[in-house]
Formats: sequence, C-alpha cells, structure tokens
Amino acid sequence: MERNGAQIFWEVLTHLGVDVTFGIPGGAVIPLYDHMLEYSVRNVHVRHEQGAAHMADGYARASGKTGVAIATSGPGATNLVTGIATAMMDSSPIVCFTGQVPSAVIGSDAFQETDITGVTLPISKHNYLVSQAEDVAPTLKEAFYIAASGRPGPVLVDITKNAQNEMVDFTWDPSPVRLPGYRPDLRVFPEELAKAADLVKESKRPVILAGQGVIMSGAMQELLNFAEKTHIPVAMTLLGIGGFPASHPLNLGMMGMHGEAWANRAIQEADLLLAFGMRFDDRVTGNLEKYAPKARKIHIEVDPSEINKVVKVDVGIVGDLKEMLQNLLPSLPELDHEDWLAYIDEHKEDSKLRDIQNLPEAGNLYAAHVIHDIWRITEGEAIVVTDVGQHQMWTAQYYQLERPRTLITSGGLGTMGFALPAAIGARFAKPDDEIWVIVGDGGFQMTQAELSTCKQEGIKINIAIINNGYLGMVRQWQELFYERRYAATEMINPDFVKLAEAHGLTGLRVESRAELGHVVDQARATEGTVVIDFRVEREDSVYPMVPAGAALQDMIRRPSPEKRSA
Ligand SMILES: Cc1cc2nc3c(=O)[nH]c(=O)nc-3n(C[C@H](O)[C@H](O)[C@H](O)COP(=O)(O)OP(=O)(O)OC[C@H]3O[C@@H](n4cnc5c(N)ncnc54)[C@H](O)[C@@H]3O)c2cc1C
Ligand SMILES: Cc1ncc(C[n+]2csc(CCOP(=O)(O)OP(=O)(O)O)c2C)c(N)n1
Ligand SMILES: [Mg+2]
Repeated sequence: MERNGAQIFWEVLTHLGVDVTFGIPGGAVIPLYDHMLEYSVRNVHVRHEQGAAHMADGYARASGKTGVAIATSGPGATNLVTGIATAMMDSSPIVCFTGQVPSAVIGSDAFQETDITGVTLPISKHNYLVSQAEDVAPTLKEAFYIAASGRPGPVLVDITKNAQNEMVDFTWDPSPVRLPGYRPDLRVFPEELAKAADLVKESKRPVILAGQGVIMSGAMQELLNFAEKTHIPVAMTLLGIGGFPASHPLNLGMMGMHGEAWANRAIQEADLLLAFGMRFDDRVTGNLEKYAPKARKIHIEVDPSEINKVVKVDVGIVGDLKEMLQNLLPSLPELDHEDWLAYIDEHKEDSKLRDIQNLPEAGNLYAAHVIHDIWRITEGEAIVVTDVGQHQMWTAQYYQLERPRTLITSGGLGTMGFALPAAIGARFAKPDDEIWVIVGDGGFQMTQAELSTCKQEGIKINIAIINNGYLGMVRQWQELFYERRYAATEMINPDFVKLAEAHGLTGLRVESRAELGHVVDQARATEGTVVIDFRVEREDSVYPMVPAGAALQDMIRRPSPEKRSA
C-alpha cells in the first residue's frame, strides 16, 4: 500500500503500541503532525521541548514502557538535549523524533539546520538520520528495540522533511529486530554464580546494595525472597528506592551522600557487599579509596562495562538481575544474621534523636514536616516526582515508598526542571494514581511553563513547591564549605499562588504546620492541577551529609538537640 513517510511513522507507532507522544510542531515536522490527525495516537502539546523529553522520560519511569518525544529541527531539536542527557544518565527508555531539513540541503546551513545526531551522539544510546521514506519503518522498529532492551536508554531519530513527504510501498513487518553486534541479553554465569554463593555463605556482615536495576529488571519479588532467605539487610540507592518495601524490617533506607547514617556505617563495616543493578555512583561511594574497606564485592549488572568500572569486585555477573537472582537463590541455604542486624540497629537510636521530626516544635515549618505529612495523608500510596536539590533528598528520606516506579527523580544528571514535566508524563502512564510533584522554588521556575500543558490537557497533579527562597542545595554547600558566602543563591520569587491562578489552576499557600493537613486535603479534593506554595524554613540543611571526597563514615550530622541545649 502506498504511504508517505509521515503516515508510515504513525502506523509504526500504532503497531508498536504507542498511544501518547509529547511534542511541539515546527517547519521540519509539519508533515508528521499533519498526518497525526488520521491516527489515534494522542499528542500532548507541551510548552518547551525540554518538557517533552522529560515527559517521555517520566512516562517511561512510571510505566516501564518507552516514552516518545517529538520536536522540529534546529532549536526544537537542541531544546531536547537536556532531557536526552537526563534519560541517558538514568538509563530511561525514550525515543525522540526530530525533523530535519530536506536531504538535498543538509550541510548548507539551511534554515533551522542543526546536526542533531552529531550533538546527541555522546548523550544517547544510539541515534539515526533517516533521509528516505523507505527507511522510516525499519529505523523506528530498531529505535524502540534499542531503547528498551538490555540497559535501556534514549534513542534519537532525525527524519528529513523529504523522507516524511515521499510516497513508498508499505506493509507492516512484525518480525523481531535482529542487529548483528548488539547483544543486549548477554549472560555470564554459572561459575560466577557458584563463587557468589560461596561468598554469601562465608559472610558474617553482608549488605545488599539495591539499585535502579532491581526496578528495571522487575526483580522486586526476587530481591525480597533473596533478602529474607539469606537474612541480609538492604540499602538502596536514590534510584533504587521503591525496589524494596520501605516498611520491611530488613530495609536500611538510602545509602550515600545523604543516606541514612546507619546504612553508610553498615557498608563501611560490611565484609560483603552485594551490588544488585547499581553502578557505584560517586554520590554512593564517597571517597573510593576508603570505600567499604573490609568488604568483598559481588556485582550483578546487565551492562558488562559497569563491572569493575568504579569499584573493583571479586565476582562480576553479567545478566538480567531477575534471572540471575532466580539462578542464585536455590544454591543458598537459609541464613541468620541476627547479631549483625542488632549491631546496625544500635546506630538508629542516635539518628532518631537528631531527626527533625523529633526536634521540639517551635512553630517552624520544615520541608521535612511537609513531606512527612504528605506521606502520612496520602498513606504512602502516591507517585512522587521530585526535582533536584534539598527537597529531593528530604523526599528520599521522608516519603516512605513501598512500591517500584513510585519515586521518579533525576539522579545521575541531577536536572533541575525535571519534576513538573516528568509528572505530566507519569500522569499519562498512570491515569488513576495520585501524583505529587515535590519541587524547589528554583527548579520549578525552570519548566513552570508546563503549567499551561496541565491546563490544556486537563491534567490533575498536585504540586508542592518547597519554597525556601534559595537555591537551597547550593546554599547549603556555601554554608558548610564556603563560610556562608551566599553568592547567587537567594531568589526573589514570583507569587506562586497568583502564577497558578494566571494559568487557570488553583493556587494555595501554607505558612505553618497547623494549616498543612487541611491544605493538603483541599488540594487532593480539588479538580485539576493544584500548586501549593509551602513557605518553609529558609536555611535548613540536609543531614546526614558526606562531604564531597570524604569517606562514607565521615558524615556531617544534624546537630543533636541535646548538644544544642548544652
Ligand atoms: C543532589 C543529589 C544528591 C544525590 N545523593 C545521593 C545519595 O545520597 N545516595 C544515592 O544513592 N544517590 C544519590 N544521588 C543519585 C546518584 O547521583 C545516582 O543517580 C544514583 O546513585 C544511581 O543509582 P543506581 O546506580 O541505582 O541507578 P542507575 O544509575 O540507573 O544504574 C542502574 C544500573 O542498573 C543496571 N541495570 C539496568 N537494568 C538492569 C537489569 N535488568 N539487570 C541488572 N542490571 C540492570 C544498569 O546497567 C545500571 O548500571 C543524588 C543525586 C542528586 C541530584
Ligand atoms: C539545570 C541545573 N542547573 C543547576 C543545577 C545546580 N543545582 C543543584 S541543586 C540546586 C539548587 C536547587 O534549588 P531549588 O530548586 O530551590 O531546590 P532546594 O535545593 O532549595 O530544595 C542547583 C542550582 C542543577 N542541578 N541543574
Ligand atoms: Mg529552594
């Protein structure tokens, strides 16, 4: 059947099960958008292409499916760059489509011409330039396959305008994609599995380090079975949160720079680390030379290039985590680590004493109060999408998550402006779940234009702006390491309530803990997106904190209330 490239584009998306795209049209994609009207795929009309990429990413993280963004050539394409890099660092499967100038004028500095495959080469898992209609269908199939398989990641497909307009014969080919040289299902075992089992049996002080690979692999049940049978406590990376239930007695909470003190201490004193689908980010290890000095290490990873990349391990197992845990567990007996768990528990008391929840209330509204109360009121059941900064760390600490894909946050790139668009993407992935955005006043202003998208698309999300009047995380570093010299971190903000209202949305404000619960209830009961301006304590800091380059045990702790009064 004769079709032009633009029609083939939408037909292939339909065959691949894509029901929503996020994008903005422009000269080089007008033919694509023109034919969209003939198909049932819904395009979410965003306000900035960075938002489109983050929406695709949020959709992917919430659903496990591949998200799709569309932009025109030139500035549309370059606006996607931050979103693509964000997805790359956190291995999120998205496919970004860009229009390109006609093949005949490529290289002539044509209007809105940018070499976007060149620009995105180092920040995408793969990219393509499609310059004729007959390549549209096979390239799209490959792009979706590469984005989602093995270690997932972003793929960019740049399609010239002539490829969108040319007519060719088209029939859908449902056969699976085969790419010579690309082996996403690589496996290396079983000798390594046997060695791993021996290390586990010998260990007295083991700790599991659960990363985002647990969630991406769908290995939550396997991890639970493994931890319970071997009686090994589980610390999570920021992106691993939700992969193991927060309320489980073996859960140690987050590790790393702003991780729980007892989790970091356990890692430093462990004799065995079991790294499951995590990549030893520097926020996780602190000073590498002093990292877990007494521990042997087992690493299970889908990407062979991660093994021995940062931390030298004793056993490296390449493969899908779920499958590897299913293979490993039968060879292990039931184990008991009661003494080790009791030892770890001893350190929790001191932390509780220092916890902001236990400080005497003097009417101050702390971010931790806000996040804790939202957690309590939503019964821990919401999908929480954060931005980057102090509020992000407090969310990891105070919103206790039980289920995978319920914390959506930019970890590796740490992209301010991520939260609002990512939450819009999550909304389309999970139409029935309650969604809360927890965002700083700084990051919110980077992509706040997407409030218009919420209005236009009729979306309900709740947005909690943790308004401290500062680029708080940077202010904290200035306070602790630059003698309180606050260079370019204080902000004069817009009136966020009026801003919401200007978009036809509801704006609310909270200035004390006493009114917090009522306002959160009101937001939940209100139709449409609600923005809440939480005026929190301006100069609070996130504790514990491992200073950059320090060893994990050298944490700066929240001053103890006892020491304070002394
Ligand atoms: C302000 C700020 C502070 C931060 N502080 C902390 C902190 O205190 N603690 C912390 O933990 N993080 C912190 N982070 C986040 C940190 O930068 C990293 O993003 C995070 O630690 C990465 O977690 P991860 O290794 O689990 O996930 P990823 O980086 O996503 O790595 C996941 C790994 O799993 C592998 N994988 C994927 N699929 C599979 C599969 N099917 N089977 C097996 N393996 C698979 C991937 O190949 C990858 O290597 C912070 C970020 C910011 C912005
Ligand atoms: C796009 C981008 N620019 C700059 C930074 C550096 N940065 C990290 S955290 C932070 C402060 C964030 O401030 P805010 O959004 O108000 O959140 P808070 O830390 O106050 O909770 C900055 C500027 C970044 N991560 N991303
Ligand atoms: Mg702030």
